[in-house]
Amino acid sequence: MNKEEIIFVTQPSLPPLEDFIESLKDIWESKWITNNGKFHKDFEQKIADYLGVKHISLFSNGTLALMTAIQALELEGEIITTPYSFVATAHAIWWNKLTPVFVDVDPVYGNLDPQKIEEAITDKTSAILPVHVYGNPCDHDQIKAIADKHNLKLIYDGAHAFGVEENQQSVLNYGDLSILSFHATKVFNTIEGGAIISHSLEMKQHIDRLKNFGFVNEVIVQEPGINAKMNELQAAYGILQLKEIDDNISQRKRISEQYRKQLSNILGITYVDEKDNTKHNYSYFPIFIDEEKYGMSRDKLYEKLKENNIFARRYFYPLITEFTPYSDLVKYDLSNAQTMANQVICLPIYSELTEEDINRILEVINA
Ligand code: T4K
Repeated sequence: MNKEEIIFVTQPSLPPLEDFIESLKDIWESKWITNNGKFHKDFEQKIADYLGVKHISLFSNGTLALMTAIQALELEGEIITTPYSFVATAHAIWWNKLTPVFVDVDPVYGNLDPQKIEEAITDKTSAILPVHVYGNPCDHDQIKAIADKHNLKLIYDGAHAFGVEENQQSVLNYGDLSILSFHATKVFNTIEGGAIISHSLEMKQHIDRLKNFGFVNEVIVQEPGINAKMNELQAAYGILQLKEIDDNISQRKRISEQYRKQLSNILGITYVDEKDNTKHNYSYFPIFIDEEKYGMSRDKLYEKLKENNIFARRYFYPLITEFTPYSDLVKYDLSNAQTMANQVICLPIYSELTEEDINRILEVINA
């Protein structure tokens, strides 16, 4: 056992270098390196087929995808969302000059609690923006019923939900729009990257214009778009990644099962159970530390792991509402989110994590 070797919370899966070089040769020859090239078109079709979604628009990253999704629905006023997420969820609302209204999460999965949404709806509310945290699906039926009742739009931040299905249906088909992130730290990566899933060709074309400055053609700009296009290198890399993704997810499943088995008897440590009828992607492995029962605080364990060169992460601590731009916006009780943020540690999970690595991590937790 080499205590010196660093174990990170994640490591990206990379496609075989020889294969990527072949794609690069093709790109070099064509000199077409961005703006809806051949690899982009091919990747868009292949990823839609893989995910089981009808329309997908590729983006340079997930944050720009989320910002553009809000633009595409022409939202105004307030958007109800969760404080228990990566800060980009709220930033996308802020950059659209709208106000995020933070509502508490359920205490088990950490997803927006449908029971808490209605009290936060005002005459300024235009949408609900839940996050499938750690890839665990939100309670879509209940959230959709509320959105429909109050005539609100529904955008899912599915940054963690690549490949996740409920009852054999991609969760990315939920809502008016869903977004994905293909950042290096995600289950599926294109180095940086993202996407919007939409439900009509008309909406896809609208989104595709928005990510390309609003151009309809060489002489017509219909709306003030942005530049959020995915380039040909990312798309070529993404096509190769699709070949590896099933294997990658099954490796993660193996790791997740090992953690579950080994952690189940440790007093004061809990983890999230898998949901019924759900195909998971094992994107994160969060554990929650009850200081009293475990006999050590979450932060102490986090530091202890670090001392052993194990760089776990506290996703999502601090809560978004603890960051300066949002700290004045707290209106509702967020105690479930606060408890989770105070107790969580995401353990390392990625396809190349070895049995030996897992044992090293568990040894520190058990000590
Ligand atoms: N919505 C949600 C719910 C999200 O979680 C995110 C992003 C977004 C929206 C926005 O999507 P993007 O615009 O990012 O596409 C990371 C990611 O940067 C971010 O994508 C992600 N969520 C968030 C949860 O985590 P950091 O600051 O923790 O990443 P970093 O650089 O510390 O990396 C973590 C570990 O991963 C490193 O310690 C080592 C390893 N790593 C990282 C990189 C970048 C590698 O081994 N190789 C690498 O290239 O934010």
